[in-house]
Formats: sequence, structure tokens, C-alpha cells
Amino acid sequence: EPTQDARVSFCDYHPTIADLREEVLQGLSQSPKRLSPKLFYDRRGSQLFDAITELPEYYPTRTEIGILETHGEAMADRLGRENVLIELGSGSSLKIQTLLAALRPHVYVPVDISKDHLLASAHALAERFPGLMILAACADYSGPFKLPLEPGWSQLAAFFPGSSIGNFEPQEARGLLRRVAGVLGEGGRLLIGVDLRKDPSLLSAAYNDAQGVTAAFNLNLLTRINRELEADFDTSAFRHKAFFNAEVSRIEMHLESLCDQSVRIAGREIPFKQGETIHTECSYKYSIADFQALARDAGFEAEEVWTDSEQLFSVHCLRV
Ligand code: AVJ
Repeated sequence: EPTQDARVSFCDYHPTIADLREEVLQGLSQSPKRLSPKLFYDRRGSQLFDAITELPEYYPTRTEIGILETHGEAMADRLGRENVLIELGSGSSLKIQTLLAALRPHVYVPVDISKDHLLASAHALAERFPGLMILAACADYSGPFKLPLEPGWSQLAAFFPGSSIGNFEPQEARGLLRRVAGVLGEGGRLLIGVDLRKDPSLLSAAYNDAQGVTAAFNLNLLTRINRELEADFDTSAFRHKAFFNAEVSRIEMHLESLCDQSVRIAGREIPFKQGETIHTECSYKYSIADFQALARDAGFEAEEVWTDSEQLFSVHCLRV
């Protein structure tokens, strides 16, 4: 059976070093300083995130896979079979393989910001699913994005796993969901993973693992900036900090400066006070009702939701 060649048929996203410099200097000149979590995912950051998904304290990935394996057929009944499946944040993991086996789409459109990761996982999936047409799209879905869809395709299905929707402020999440609804069209479905509100000690442990892998993931951001922007961050002078902010129901990750210091980045001196932090990530935690209300504001109707027995995580089927 000839393997359908995976093609990056559409690679619109190619940030330049100038873009990175602009984004980093802009974020570090705000008060409080903040950087976009998409900057975590250089090659090393993606490897560290893969290691995070295996950690005992980090329940989301294994819990979501369990829900997909248990309810895959019911999800396929909702999303439809032998159609077009778009995935935001292209999976190399068990998640997308479970869904592809249940939905058996004709076309799979993985969308990812990192071209290497996108291509590697597309080729691996092309081997595993020889008859599947894979149109890989390199794009940053946090902004407006176009996909290589044929005009005749209708009632499309999309998969947005991992609770990555939680990385967005609620109003940005609404905007992203609106854009996805526009891509899917009337009658289209979105299957989306959402991490649920729960005991803050469970949440905090998931972002402060005993082995320090999440700390390394967070600090790797400074190493990337040193390499790509010729900066001189001393990573031993910053500390990983993650806590649940109950007021807004989100995990916050920060890098805290352990002393008064100044860092050179792209020829600019950036001052840090002792105790000052760079806010590197939000991970919002929703109740089922709150998330369905947000989805409704974005033009979706909540059709069905599946959870694990301990209600740690949820997978929602939304219809445009
Ligand atoms: C991939 C964004 C869903 O927010 O839980 C894991 C990233 N950050 N540990 C999350 C992450 C720290 C993860 N997402």
C-alpha cells in the first residue's frame, strides 16, 4: 500500500529573529513583565513538554487519553466518520491516533506552530494511516489563520486537545473559538479538551513536579532567548514559580528574579528587581458550565461532554 506522502502544503508561519526580538522586548517592557507561552516550544522545550506529560503529578494528558479511548466511538458518532479532521496543535501523541482510528477521516489537517514537530508527526502518522491524506499546515492559530481546505468541503470536524485553550485569556479564547467556528462552517463540530477546576493542591502539584521537569521547561525559555537573541540571562539567578490563582481560576507560571540584576537582550539592558517575575504562562481551569457558556458566546452549541470518573478533565463536543 503506497504511503500517502505527508505534505506541508501550507506553511504560512515563519517568524524571523526580528519578530522574536520584538515580541520579547515588548513583553519584558510591560509591568508586570510577561512572555507568550508559545515561546516555550523550541526543540528542547517540546522535548521537555513531552517529558512533563509522563510525570505522575501531571494528570491532564493521561486522563484525556483515557476519555478518548473510552468514548471514541460516541465521539465519532457526533463528529461523523470519513470526513475532514483538523487538529489544532498537531499531535504526535496517542491522542490523535486514538481519534483517527475512531473517525477514519479521509483528510487530516494538523496545524502547528513548529514546522519540525508538524512534519515529524505528519510523516509518522502517514506511516501509521497509509490511506490518509495529510495536509499539514504550519500556522500560529492564536492569530487569524488560513488552512488548505477545498471550498467544497463542508461540515468539518476539528480536535483541540490538551486544554491548550486554557493558555488564552477568556476573551482571547472566545476569539479563537469564533475563528474555529468560522473555519468549520454551519453544522461543523469541535472536540475540545478542557482541564477542570479542582483541589488547588492537585493543580499546584501538576505544575511543581518533584523532579523539577516543569522548572526546567520554564527556565528553558531563558536559554532559548540567550541563544536566539544573544542575551545573557543567568538562569541560576531565576526561579520557577507556579501557583493557582483562585481569584481568576488559573495556574500561573512565573520566572522570579532572585536578586537585583540587569540582563542584556539584543543590545538592550533590561533591569530586574529582586522578587520581580516574568509571567510566562496562564493555564485557566474551567467548570463544565463556565466553559460551555464561553463556547456559546463564541457561536457553538454544547452537544455532549465526557469526563473521567474523578472529574479531573473534560472533553466537549461543540456544534457550530
Ligand atoms: C500544553 C498548554 C496544555 O497548560 O498544562 C504543562 C503546558 N505548562 N506544564 C498546560 C504546560 C506547564 C500545558 N498545555
